Amino acid sequence: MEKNVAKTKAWKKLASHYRSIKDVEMRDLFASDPKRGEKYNISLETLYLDYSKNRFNDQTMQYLLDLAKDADLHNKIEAMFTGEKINTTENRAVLHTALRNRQSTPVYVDGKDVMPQINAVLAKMKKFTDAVRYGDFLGYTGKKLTNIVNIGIGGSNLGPVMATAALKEYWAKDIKCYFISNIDGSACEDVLSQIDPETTLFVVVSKTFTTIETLTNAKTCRKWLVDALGEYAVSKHFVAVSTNAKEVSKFGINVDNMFEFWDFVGGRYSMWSAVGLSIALAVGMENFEKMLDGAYEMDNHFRNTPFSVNIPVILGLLSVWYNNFFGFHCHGVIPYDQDLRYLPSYLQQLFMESNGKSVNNSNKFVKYDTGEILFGGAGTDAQHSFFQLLHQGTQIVPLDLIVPAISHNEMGEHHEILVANALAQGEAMMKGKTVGEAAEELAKAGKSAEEVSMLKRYKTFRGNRPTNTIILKKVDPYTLGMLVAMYEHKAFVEGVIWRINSFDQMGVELGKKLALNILPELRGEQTKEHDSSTSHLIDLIRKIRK
Ligand code: G6Q
Repeated sequence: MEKNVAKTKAWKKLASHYRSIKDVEMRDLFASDPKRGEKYNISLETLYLDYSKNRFNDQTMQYLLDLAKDADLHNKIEAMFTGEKINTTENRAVLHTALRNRQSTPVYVDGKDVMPQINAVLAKMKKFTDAVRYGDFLGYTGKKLTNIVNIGIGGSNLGPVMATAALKEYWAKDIKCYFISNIDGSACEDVLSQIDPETTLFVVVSKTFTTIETLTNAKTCRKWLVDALGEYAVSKHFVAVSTNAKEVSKFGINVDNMFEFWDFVGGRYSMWSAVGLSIALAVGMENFEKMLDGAYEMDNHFRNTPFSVNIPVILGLLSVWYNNFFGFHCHGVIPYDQDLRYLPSYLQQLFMESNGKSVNNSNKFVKYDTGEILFGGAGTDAQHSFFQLLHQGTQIVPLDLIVPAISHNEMGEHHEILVANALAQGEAMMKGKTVGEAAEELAKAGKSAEEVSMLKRYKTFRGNRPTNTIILKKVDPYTLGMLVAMYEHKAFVEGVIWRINSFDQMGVELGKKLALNILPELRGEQTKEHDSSTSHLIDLIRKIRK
């Protein structure tokens, strides 16, 4: 039985410490310690974290580290890395770290080392991606396969979407990637209208191979291909990534064309496995492996570095600090890089599916908040949409500002302007502008006393809004691997502190089940009892569709 975290000594100390620090202004913390910016940062190879613009002092950090110790974080990390079945509700090990265990040190699940099978699939991926990229594996009519269409949803889509976009600069010149995830027929139509069947390879990604969206989309694409090239073309244009060979073969894909992964890899943690096949097809296996190397670097850092200088640990603890003590329940991720534009959606699933839980590991409903609400968007676009609320709204949203120092497209002054904006946001969020400063500024700009008095509050920024600044040398495969692994481990730290299982996702099941009940009713095949609103909506839509 695990202790209720809210009843631990460390938690109580933080609760009383919070009362003494909640009104402290970060601008005062910086004024009283001119070296604060140099003190609170950690660097790892090509990634640098500045966490000085957060509302904490040394004492806070000590209490937070005590909280981690109290949660037995060190042993929990070891349990994950060594294949213990920490996904207790599904009785599964959680081994995305084994997928990038680049030294291949043995990792055992049920007494069996999983590394040989992981390495065998990596080798199979290399052989296949090389063959497609160099034109040895051709389409049915002998043409090179240059359109890669990933069909998958959730964890079988978001990683490939995010990473292929992030690594666009590394794509083979003649390869183009497309993604079909949504069941909406428009998603299929959008892609199929752009591609030629003779040069298209469909990669059907589904761990279970039973997901209705993916199978429906795959069937539509299969029909489209067969209509154009005939049934025999399927084996040259369809491959599958799955744990379910039986269903893959039932669908009509030769299991020789199947890339395996395993139950110990959760969907949202799977882009390091064969689920990343479309990433590897786009950027080449060498670059895919560099991404694994970067993640491995972060894994070693997370596993072996003292918590006081451990990037994912510090980030996770600060999130708990804000979520549970300040009541800041949202977290924003703002990559100042166009190619990282899908990172916020990727992280949305990672954090909200992992830690959006209400029952703890002792099978009790929790009595404290878990799971932050994550959102974001690429800077500077985001600045011109939702940043108003972040600067002047009544809700405080801690942010991660992710800033590559070097751009892949150094065009004129674009990159300097971009970086200047990122750093300015962090400074503005921290410092703000007092009513007095606003009034002074307005007076200096020549406004009358009346105008100053009318405008000064509207021009005030309360400040004291936390940001982490994450500087990347450049968005390359290695650094991307580090960055994504950093967030995976941050989510893990939060889950450990909250005593929840971050690796199941039972919350997505109810809606799926009810949809299957409603489907026959929309077809007019049967009727069932629903609440009056749902029944009325079913009738209304049937009427409109007639
Ligand atoms: C992720 C979830 C979920 C899953 C999709 C697709 O952790 O498990 O997003 O990835 O529901 O499932 P399949 O890969 O089984 O089609």
